[in-house]
Amino acid sequence: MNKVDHIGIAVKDLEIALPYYIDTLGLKLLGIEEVSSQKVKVAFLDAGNCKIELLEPIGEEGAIAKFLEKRGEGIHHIAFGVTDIRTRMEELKEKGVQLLQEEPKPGAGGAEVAFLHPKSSFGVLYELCDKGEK
Ligand code: CMX
Repeated sequence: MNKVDHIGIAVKDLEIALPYYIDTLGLKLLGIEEVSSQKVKVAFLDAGNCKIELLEPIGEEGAIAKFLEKRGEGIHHIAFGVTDIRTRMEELKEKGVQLLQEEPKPGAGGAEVAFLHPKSSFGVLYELCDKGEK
């Protein structure tokens, strides 16, 4: 884990949330994309040494739709930038961390991602995010 790549924040509607981040807080919008594998539409904002990822659910299923229903809008996950994600996953598994999948999944920006269960991470959902950078 060499850095925090981004902080994921669940929102009901990007169109409503974005003006707050761009106009009120003054963050620069880096891009918007749909990540169909995760059933979300995301917007990335530049927050200096880290990014903010706003996540709007696509449809009524999926992790973000469920999170909003149960807990409302707010911080959803923290993503560590990693290299060689499969090795990192193996190392964590050997240390007893519960991973949410066996194989990395496609994430935003062409990254490979994997999640650590909040139950084995003191109530925090962590993401490993590998952008193929060395
Ligand atoms: N942070 C901390 N705790 C969380 C959480 C979160 N984001 N989401 C759920 N939990 C907790 C719940 O509060 C619940 O705790 P209790 O049992 O004490 O009530 C427990 O985890 C189980 O939660 P649940 O609502 O029953 O939800 P599920 O088990 O169906 O799913 C999780 C939870 C984390 C396994 C699921 O959301 C998941 O697989 N997440 C990984 C994928 C993901 O989040 N994708 C969206 C982001 C995509 C992107 O960044 O592109």
